[in-house]
Amino acid sequence: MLLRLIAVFCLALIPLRALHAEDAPLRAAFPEDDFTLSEYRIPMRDGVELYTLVLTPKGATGPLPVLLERTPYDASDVFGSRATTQLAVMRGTEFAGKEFIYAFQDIRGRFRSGGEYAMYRVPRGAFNTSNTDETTDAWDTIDWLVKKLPGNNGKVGIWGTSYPGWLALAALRDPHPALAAAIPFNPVVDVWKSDDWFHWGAFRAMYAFDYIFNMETDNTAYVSYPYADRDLYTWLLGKGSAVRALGGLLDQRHEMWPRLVQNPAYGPYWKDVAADRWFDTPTRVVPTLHVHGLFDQEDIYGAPAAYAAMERHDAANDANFLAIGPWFHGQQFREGTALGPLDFDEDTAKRFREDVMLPFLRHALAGAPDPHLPPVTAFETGRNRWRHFTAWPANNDKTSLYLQPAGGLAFTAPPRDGGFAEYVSDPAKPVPYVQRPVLGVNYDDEESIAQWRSWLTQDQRFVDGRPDVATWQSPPLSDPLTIRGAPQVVLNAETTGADSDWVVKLIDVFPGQDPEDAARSGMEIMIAANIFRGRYRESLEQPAPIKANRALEYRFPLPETNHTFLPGHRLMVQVQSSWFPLYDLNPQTWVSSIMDAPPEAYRAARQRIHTSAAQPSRIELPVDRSSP
Ligand code: PG9
Repeated sequence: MLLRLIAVFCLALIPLRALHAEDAPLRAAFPEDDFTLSEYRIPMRDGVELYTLVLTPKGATGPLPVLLERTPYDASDVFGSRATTQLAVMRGTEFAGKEFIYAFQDIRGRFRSGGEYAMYRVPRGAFNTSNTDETTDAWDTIDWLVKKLPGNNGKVGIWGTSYPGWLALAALRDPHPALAAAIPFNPVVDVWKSDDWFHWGAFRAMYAFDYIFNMETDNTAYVSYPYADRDLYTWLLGKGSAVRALGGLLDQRHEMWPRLVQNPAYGPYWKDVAADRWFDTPTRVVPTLHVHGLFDQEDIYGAPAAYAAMERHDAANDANFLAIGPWFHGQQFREGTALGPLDFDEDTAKRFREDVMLPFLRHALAGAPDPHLPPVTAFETGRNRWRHFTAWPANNDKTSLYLQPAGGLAFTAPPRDGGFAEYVSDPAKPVPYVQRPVLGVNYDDEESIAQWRSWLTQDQRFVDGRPDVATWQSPPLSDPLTIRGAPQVVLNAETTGADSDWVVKLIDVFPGQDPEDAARSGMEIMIAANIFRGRYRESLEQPAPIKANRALEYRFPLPETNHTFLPGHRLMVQVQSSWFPLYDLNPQTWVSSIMDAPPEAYRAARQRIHTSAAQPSRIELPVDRSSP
């Protein structure tokens, strides 16, 4: 029976790519289905029709709310590779129960929808003078669903991960009256500060190229670039700037690339796209659960930023929620017991889905009793326990951890003659961001995606001993040290160059002899790390040359933490000036835009990190002394 089913199912799919939705159903209906499949082309206010696939559970005793996902990633992929008649099996961990109707929509210009595609379509305004954007498309979609979709109860929730998370936030910008809940998971929020394209001005050229090629070569299919080398460090090294190395491999189809190249600084374009800037005067606060991964390798800025932007309008503190897990990008829908070498003692993702996500949705959309969720639910790494808070950050105290002479690290200010640490940063020999071979971001390649998902938890001993990685380390801790929030870097650094990148990593060093697990002995795990492009020291909007051979102060935040350094562990800080090939190389001489820097601009530079009383370098840690 099942074999026949699979055969019929696959046959029904064969013409999938060739036909338009109105020509043939996506899938034949089977008597055993516990859902009905409907396909619609929902008209937007400008007449463009968006393909929307709807799965309605059979046997409902009354109207049901709609859970909507708007996506650039092919709505019909909702079936995945499972030939099944069971909604719960098809949706797996993304199944919220039979009390919801599930709707999936291709956004404008993607897969089965009409209209022109524009990646991260900028909201109406200076850069979009049309009368539509992702906010209006969401509004029109929700309006159509509640008025026309059979069996709905007049309430719609919108959810989505990453880009679809950004699309969920776009719906909240001008929420339709029927929009009653939102869950942006790992949303893209500010693509210049630390989501996707840039981290504080350093350009993720390789990652952007790979994604844009994959997404925009064909708007009805994914296309992977055929790299000549398995190790992308080898493939990209020596090819030069983003424009010279990668731009020539793209064409007019890849419309996002020129927008990146033309906007290297934090200009008005990126500010219009930044979702945490959309909620200064919200018309209302829709019950929203923001979901963040502490080890999110793609959008580590988004969820806490969007939560903060909305929190100031949640006067009763009962509508704006934040969940923080020890997860890579999207891991809340996967197995959550471990990540890389870290073990969390339970399936944290399952716990989140059952104890937080589902109660939130059922109360907001399906009339279930109020679960009285705490405003913030956060997993604390190190001690592996869930913590609950009334707001985030949970703690605003800052305690300075000072870089000391001779590679020390302490909470006391450095001596007057503390001097500096020195290294040479050479663009011809950049520091790899992960142990080679660097396998890139290929979701069709298990080895590549396994490395991509876990690189933030990779043991940093692979760069120990490199002359271009400066290291400071504390003695073993005698007591636990808990930090909650975003550490703030204050670096006193100098360079012989006219520009420089500064990578700072806050690391938990495991005991040299871990009695519980020999494999973890001496591990150096990044708890928070980021990169800052020095040309933006004085202004994120207007880059300026760095004055050579002068100790200058650089201030930037590291990503959010919720971590306890256990007794016997050490604190470590590593500083370096490249993180390749994830980030493009800084030529370290002055050019108007690094995007098209000529080969001769790339020169080695001698870097100094100052550690004296007069010119201290430190990380302001959000130490929580209240935690038992
Ligand atoms: N974080 C994913 C992504 C977006 C843009 C570039 C690269 C990756 C995503 O939004 O799905």
